[in-house]
Amino acid sequence: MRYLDKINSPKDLKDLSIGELSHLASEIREEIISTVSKTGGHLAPNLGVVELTIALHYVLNTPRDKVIWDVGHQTYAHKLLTGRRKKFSTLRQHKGLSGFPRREESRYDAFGTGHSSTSISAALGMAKARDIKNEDYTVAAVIGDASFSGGMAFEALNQAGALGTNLLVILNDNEMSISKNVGALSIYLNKLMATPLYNRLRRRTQYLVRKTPVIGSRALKFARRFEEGLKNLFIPSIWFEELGFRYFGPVDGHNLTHLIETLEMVKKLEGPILVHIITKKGKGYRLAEKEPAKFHGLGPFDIKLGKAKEAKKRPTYTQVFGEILLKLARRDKRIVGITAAMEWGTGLEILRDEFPDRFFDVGIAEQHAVTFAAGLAVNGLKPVVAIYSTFLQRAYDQVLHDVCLQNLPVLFAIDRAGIVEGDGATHQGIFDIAYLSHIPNLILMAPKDENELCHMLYTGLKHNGPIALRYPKEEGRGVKLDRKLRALPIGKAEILRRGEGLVIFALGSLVYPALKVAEELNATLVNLRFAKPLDKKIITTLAKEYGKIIVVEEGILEGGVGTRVLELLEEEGLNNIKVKCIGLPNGFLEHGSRNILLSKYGLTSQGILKTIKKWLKSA
Ligand SMILES: Cc1ncc(C[n+]2csc(CCOP(=O)(O)OP(=O)(O)O)c2C)c(N)n1
Repeated sequence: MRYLDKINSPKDLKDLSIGELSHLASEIREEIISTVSKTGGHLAPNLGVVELTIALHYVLNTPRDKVIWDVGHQTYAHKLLTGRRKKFSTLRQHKGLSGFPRREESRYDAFGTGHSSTSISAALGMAKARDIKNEDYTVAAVIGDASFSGGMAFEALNQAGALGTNLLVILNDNEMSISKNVGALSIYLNKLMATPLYNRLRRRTQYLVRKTPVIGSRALKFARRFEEGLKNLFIPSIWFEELGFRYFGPVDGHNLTHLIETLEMVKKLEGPILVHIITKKGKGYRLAEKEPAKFHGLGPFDIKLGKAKEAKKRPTYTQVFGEILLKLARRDKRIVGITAAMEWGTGLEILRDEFPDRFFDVGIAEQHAVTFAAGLAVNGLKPVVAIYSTFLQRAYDQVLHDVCLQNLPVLFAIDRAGIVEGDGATHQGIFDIAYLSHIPNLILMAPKDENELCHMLYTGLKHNGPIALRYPKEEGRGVKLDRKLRALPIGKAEILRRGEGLVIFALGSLVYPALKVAEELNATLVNLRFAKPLDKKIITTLAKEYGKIIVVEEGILEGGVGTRVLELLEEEGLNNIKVKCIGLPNGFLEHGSRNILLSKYGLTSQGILKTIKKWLKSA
């Protein structure tokens, strides 16, 4: 029997020796690789933190002690050790285990995450609440080096250092974001790692503290002074210490003995502590160690070959976007591409390869990405900011205040708009229509297929103001791409089919499913193209003509296109028109495949047809 099969809660770890824990680490890796090869998910980040997870649950008394995982994409070992082993095969499947920590899922998941750089803020809040309630337990945040570069992490460090409360921050440094980590902080961390003499001496100090039978205040003071002296001798400044944190590290994050000893020691110390551990992303799976970016997050794959089990049949919207942007960038030197740590995910890697000077990976810093683009636009460039719908939520104010208020020509390429496979509530791109379509000056488009996406991108780059286009995480429809691109008239819809008795207005990804329905019902179908501005003329004319209209979109209903059509009809005094809005309920959608969720929420052709038929009976 595997050690893993005997672990029903972290308590069961405490009886194991270091050798046995090390065996357990190998078993956990095997389990993760085997499961993710079937379910898809985040592989390399999880393989990198197996020893850290074991050490944390071994040393701390969870769930009384709290561990907050930044992003939470690295919690598979944590799930395996906290009573979820038997359900692990359901990872990311509909109604199965989530790929991220969720408070509803387990009392060991101290805080729900999915978006990066929140862990230190949440941990600090929990630590402060603990203090106010006179409670006593450890609160630890585990944060990767790329997430550490996100603005919120700095804001939290700033407050934590000043508050001085007991807080443990573990910086998991693998020098990787999804691709190679970027930025000055990353260079600084590298410098810290490359100071072996200081670190060796420093370890001696830590050893001294550990060996002191009772950590008496004199021994601690002495060790502290000794450390200070060392620091001043060998390193000009440890930035974390200037911010009020005590810094320990770098520690080999795959050495269980060192990890456990370090955690045992720091959990007894007062004040904010930062432990800097060094890990290898993808550790233990040769192919992932070699290509950590490829194995960061992936679909089902063949373990031996490391290749996707299902080959893509058609280029995705993301790929088409990347290719057309590159083509346009070759013609216009003013075009620059910006990503917040997602060059692969957004298809910008080919722009980076050909025009490295016109490509910017700003790190996980969506707010900065948008205002940086605003600056580029003020000085005459044409920035294209490619960000997933869910992550652009972060930059709402920057879109509104820095770009739209000044009417700057920034193009937002909103990838992963709509339902997103596997990751669940934190990653669904269902709010963007609602959170963008009321912003003055901003134009919002959604293509019905990849060919229209190309024309929309061209349109966006011709337009002299803020403009966004949203598209799903999906393969394209396999349609032919026009060689010559044309600017679409802003705010003009396209009538795709003329029918009788009923008109359906559909947006983006749902135009083709709605077309099928329109054919079945012999209804008129309009491809809205623009969520904002709406095509007032077509909408009001057809609404008057038919008296009954349907609006279909892949986004939440509240504040969506349907709502805006209703407002338009009300403005125009067309209160007698019967309207049915079809879209997503305003809630946090669970995880599952795109197909399952689209059917569940009635956004397939059959679902739309069923809703319309039912509505027609009562309308
Ligand atoms: C706000 C936000 N932007 C982007 C992402 C996408 N994302 C998920 S993990 C990740 C890289 C995280 O790198 P790091 O924190 O170093 O952890 P590692 O995966 O290397 O362990 C990114 C960019 C996100 N989750 N949240």
